[in-house]
Amino acid sequence: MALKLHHLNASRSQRIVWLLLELGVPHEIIHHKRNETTRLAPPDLKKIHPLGKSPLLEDGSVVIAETGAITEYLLAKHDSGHKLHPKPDSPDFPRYLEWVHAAEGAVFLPGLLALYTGMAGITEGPVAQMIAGERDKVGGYIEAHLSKHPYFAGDTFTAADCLMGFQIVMTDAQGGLANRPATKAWLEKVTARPAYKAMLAVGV
Ligand SMILES: N[C@@H](CCC(=O)N[C@@H](CS)C(=O)NCC(=O)O)C(=O)O
Repeated sequence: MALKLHHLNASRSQRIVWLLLELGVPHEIIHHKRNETTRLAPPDLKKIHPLGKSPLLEDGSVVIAETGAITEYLLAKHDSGHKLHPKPDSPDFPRYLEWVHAAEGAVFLPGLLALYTGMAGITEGPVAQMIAGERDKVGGYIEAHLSKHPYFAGDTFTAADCLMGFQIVMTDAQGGLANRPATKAWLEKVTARPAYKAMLAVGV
């Protein structure tokens, strides 16, 4: 039975669509649409998983949430040749793991806080400054890393690049890569990949 990915429009779930296409694993995408006013997922997603968020992966009777967990699950089951993740004894493995999880942690959180505080009209003052400082720190760390390595895990493209892509695309759309040439060059390189372009055709 093919894997089923519950995908929400304009969401982080794009990362898993991209990863599935890079892996070449047969899958079905079930599209869900955000509420136009609240931007929340439709209530029927809660019938699949209590959190009602996307991405959600179904594999037969298994339902799994959380982008990092879905990524590790897919790679454990469908990347035995380690095309998209380094072997545990590779020197690239710790760095790979850090970026896979930073994508939803240290990298994503300041962007999300900026979105929420912006919606609440908090655009200046100590909280806004703290969030801007965190975003700048994270952006500087990414830039320094990509100045030394062609991809997040080192010399080759991995799932860590798929996971980091969403936040970097959003940062670029907000003009945040103006002084980040290495990050911009990485973005141009990975978004030229056929699987990324195929993701745009189905995953937006
Ligand atoms: N930590 C989760 C976050 C999932 C998440 O919050 N997804 C958003 C889409 S970007 C969502 O479903 N939002 C709609 C809602 O919360 O109703 C992950 O890594 O997958």
